[in-house]
Amino acid sequence: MGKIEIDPLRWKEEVLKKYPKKVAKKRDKGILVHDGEMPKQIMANVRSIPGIITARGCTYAGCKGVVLGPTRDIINLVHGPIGCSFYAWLTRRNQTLPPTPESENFMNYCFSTDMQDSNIVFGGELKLKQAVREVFEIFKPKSIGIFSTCPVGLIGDDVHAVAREMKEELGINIFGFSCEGYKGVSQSAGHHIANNTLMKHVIGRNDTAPEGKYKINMLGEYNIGGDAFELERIFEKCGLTLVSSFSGNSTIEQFERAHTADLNVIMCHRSINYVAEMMETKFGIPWFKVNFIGADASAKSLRRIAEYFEDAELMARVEEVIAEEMAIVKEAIETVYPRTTGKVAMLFVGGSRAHHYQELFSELGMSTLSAGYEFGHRDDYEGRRVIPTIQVDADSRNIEVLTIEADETRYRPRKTDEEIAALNAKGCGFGEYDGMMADMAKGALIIDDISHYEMEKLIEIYHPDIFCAGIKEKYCVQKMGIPLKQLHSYDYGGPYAGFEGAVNFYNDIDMMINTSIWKMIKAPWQVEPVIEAEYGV
Ligand code: ICS
Repeated sequence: MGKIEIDPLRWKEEVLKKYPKKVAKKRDKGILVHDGEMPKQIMANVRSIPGIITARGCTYAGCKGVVLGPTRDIINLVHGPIGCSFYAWLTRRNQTLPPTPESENFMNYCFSTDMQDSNIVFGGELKLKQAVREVFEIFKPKSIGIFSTCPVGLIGDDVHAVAREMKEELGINIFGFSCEGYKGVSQSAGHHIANNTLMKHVIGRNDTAPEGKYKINMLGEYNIGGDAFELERIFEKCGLTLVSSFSGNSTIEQFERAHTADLNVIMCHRSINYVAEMMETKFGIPWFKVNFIGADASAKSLRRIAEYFEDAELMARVEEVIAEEMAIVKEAIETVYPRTTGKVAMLFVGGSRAHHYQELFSELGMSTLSAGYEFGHRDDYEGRRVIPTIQVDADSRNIEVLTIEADETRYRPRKTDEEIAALNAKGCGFGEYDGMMADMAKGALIIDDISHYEMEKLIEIYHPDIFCAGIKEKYCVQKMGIPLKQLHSYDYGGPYAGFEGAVNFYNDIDMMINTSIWKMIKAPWQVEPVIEAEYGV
């Protein structure tokens, strides 16, 4: 198991051979065999090829489900057919913890206008207004977000006009999102739309800063399986004040006062970099990337934050916390390591986990033979510094790039450019190639927007010890005799972030790859004759 049987270059050649010429030409640019050198270029964030089975989701998923979904006190009203709402109903396992049982929490509900044929023919705005009034009457929320699904854009309902009118009528903050599913090539466009709307309608509305000496925002952490709870525990222990989290375990009030923080740290850069950039321009808050997936990575990230504040007291506290937490981590890894070392993983997840989780696997002594994003952009692969501007790419063609200017009265640069450069030189901040590729080994296969066919061929040829992807892939892969760990929802597990999370992950992976059940399953090609067809040219 786990033995590389064919050269990855040959694997690529064989896979491309099965595609029609035009398709092969396009896929050729999205599949890369790493030669261990940087920089490298890959084609990413482009349209999936029609007919190919992709693992991607839609723009509505990225906006409603991903960025806004984890905030408990905004009512997320979906304007569209009921299915769009139903399938986005807590399936991401983003958790929340209201401070008291009476506190507002609408996350367990599923709000939809339930569009029907007649709304498609005659327009759905009236129904939307009625739904907004109804939801206000029943729940009395502070805020309502209206999310557009595909038909809304096709028939031309103006959700923004409805939001403005209803805001006036009801006196609460109501905002709309033009996040129709087809708007971009993937979820990624939805992130951008969500970021823009948060900036326009929410961030900066409340100037009261929470108490605290070291105030940070945690961006791009969504509390899947309770990850944010673990990070909150660590921050508190270190004496860091979390002003807001975008958006795991968050409230709208946290968003409104996010600009009072001293520093933005970014966990998932892909989904929230726009907010970080815009807050830096408008309020002078610097940002850098962190990674709390992996115990070593968590320690490194904490040190990075402490370095930023350049405060001896904080640095000492952070070191104490790391020492204490690492003792438990070390004990756990020592038990598991002999059973996991040398095994092989493959990771295909959205836009940052396929990179971040490689850290946890390397702590287990496991190597990543192949990885890729569903919808990452080139900077997620190649590194931020290599492609420093927001790319004009397939996403941005349809999506407004907001013009943000410094807010003179509230702009307070937390550090000068020179100070930031000095910190970066110390390794605090981000390195030159901070994308996935620089962390991968020579010979690794990096595959963007992997197709189902390519996935099957990876498994057939390399039979990894574990495959990481999502629910759509899970049972196909397991029927091939390979355990699949869902890195979107964590199956039923988690948290996996921080120190306690790392221990959970070690134990779960050990259990999955070392159970003997997988040896009893034969993949179809091992037992059944296969008929193969060839495409004509
Ligand atoms: Fe970011 Mo699934 Fe995050 Fe990432 Fe994003 Fe999604 Fe999930 Fe996945 C996400 S925001 S929902 S880290 S929490 S859209 S697991 S890019 S695809 S890898």
